[in-house]
Amino acid sequence: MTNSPSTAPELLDAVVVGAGFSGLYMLHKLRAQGLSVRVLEAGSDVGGTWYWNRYPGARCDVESVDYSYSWDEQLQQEWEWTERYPAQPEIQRYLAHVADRFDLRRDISFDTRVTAAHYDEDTARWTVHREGRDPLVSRFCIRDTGCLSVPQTPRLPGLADFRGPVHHTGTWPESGVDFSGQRVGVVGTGSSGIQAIPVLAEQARHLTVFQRTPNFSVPAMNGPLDAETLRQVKATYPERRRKARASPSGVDRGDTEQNAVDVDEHERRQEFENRWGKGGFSLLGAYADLMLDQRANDAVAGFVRDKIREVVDDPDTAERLLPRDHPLGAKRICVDTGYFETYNRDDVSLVDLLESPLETVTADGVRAGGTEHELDALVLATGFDAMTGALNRIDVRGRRGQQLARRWDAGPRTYLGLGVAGFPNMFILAGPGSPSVLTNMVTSIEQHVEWTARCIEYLDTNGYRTIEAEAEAEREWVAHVNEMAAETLFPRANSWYLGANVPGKQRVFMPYVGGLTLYEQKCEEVAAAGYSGFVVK
Ligand code: N01
Repeated sequence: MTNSPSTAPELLDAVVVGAGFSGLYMLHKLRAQGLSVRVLEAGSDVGGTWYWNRYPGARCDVESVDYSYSWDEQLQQEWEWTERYPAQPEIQRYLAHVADRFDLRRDISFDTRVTAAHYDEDTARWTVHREGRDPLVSRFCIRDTGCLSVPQTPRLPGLADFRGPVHHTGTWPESGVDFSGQRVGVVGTGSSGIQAIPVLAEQARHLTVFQRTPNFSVPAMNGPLDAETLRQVKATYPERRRKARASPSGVDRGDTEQNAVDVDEHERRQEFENRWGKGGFSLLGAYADLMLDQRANDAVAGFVRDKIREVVDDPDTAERLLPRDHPLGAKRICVDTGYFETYNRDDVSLVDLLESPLETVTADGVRAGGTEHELDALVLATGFDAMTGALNRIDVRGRRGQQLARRWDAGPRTYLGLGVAGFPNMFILAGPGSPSVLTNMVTSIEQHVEWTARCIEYLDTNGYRTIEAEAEAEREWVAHVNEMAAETLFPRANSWYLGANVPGKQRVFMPYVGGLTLYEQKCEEVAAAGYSGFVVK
């Protein structure tokens, strides 16, 4: 519990936690409905995950013209993206521009960490506690805390003894880090590591990559966006956005309905080759069965492994970089610029932790497989306590004082990812049980924000005070999310989608794999039926 209030707290319509893509749009939307809203943000500026993840090479793996808001025509016409895939500073500038253009900052408290949110059944109000400040009281509590916002630091033996600086990619210093002349070690080869490694190799005197599991990565084919491309995108934005919203992945990847297993090998290779050349996630849209049929997945995985062998000069290093333990895409596929090429440099070494296990961090470096690797600095690209981390680190209590984190001991339970039984008037945006991380997050966020704002409007217009997921609807939704996942290849990887990267975390497949199109249909049906599966009072 935090400080007790010195004066009666002001009653707000909504407290929104987080000022990333989701929180900013939520604020804008609810404010337009005439509601009083306060956004609480732990960072010193807008941006959410993009505020914290400012490591060298940080860049989005969705194209900039799609990874942006669609809800204001003027905004999408006036903003000029400079590269096909936006780098972190450009996304940060974009969100700062949105905050200023729509005058959002006056309702955001920065440097404000939420510690607790408690629901009072008698008054149907939430009391939201802030570190070092008086609590706020509101009718609705909206959790826009993001899926990848709590960094996961592994308990590496001896880490505290290391004499040099240790930086996690998810909490990178705002002032940047100068690695010139240094021997740098990186632990982790997920999306963050794979983006950071080529840039760190440029900066450092020597880079040592400590890899536990090789990952699939496809080239971004990034480059500057020329004026003509931008003009064409802007001229067709409504259609582009409509297609994105109607696509299972929230972005038009040119998905086909054909199955890879029905196509002969030569034709299949040709299709993979074409999509490889386009760059990014296009490869995943090549065939409908890539995430459903192991044979189809083996075909695309084999194609990518051949690409890695082609790029990496040293055959032994190439073999160590080949992902073999999981289907392609069952862990989030990485999108890189020059990742595998980096291993052709003389000043980069790869340590395969499966062959040479990490024994300990020492004062001067890392010992793995009996070999000392001397380092001046260490970078941990070791990921996040994904999807539930940020939701559970706040002491959230619903009816009868029940704690959300306790209720989720066996994994997150939501109805549509949006509501939780026992927690009235609390909305979770882009969280577990919704498509979120398996889609273009911005498209999914827009769908959630719009649904939530409409729901609140419905409650207010019809004189309802509360909305709460029914326990039975929640049970059925959780079962449905699990059944859908079990029909795919996704559960065959030890991924953060399953919580497998956090020791002790319950293994439950958290996102909804059915895609945004089906999911939005379901949300619309629920709303049209007077919010079926929710109790409105
Ligand atoms: O984290 P990760 P991330 N010893 O969990 C290794 C999004 N994202 O920050 O696989 C040694 O994927 C771990 O090894 P293993 C995107 O959705 C997007 O890279 O567990 N190694 C793994 O290699 C992404 O999926 C963008 O064996 C250890 C790595 O650390 C998500 O964020 C950019 C270890 C963690 O990989 C998370 O990506 C960046 C240990 N004890 C991120 N513990 C773009 O938009 C962990 N590892 C492009």
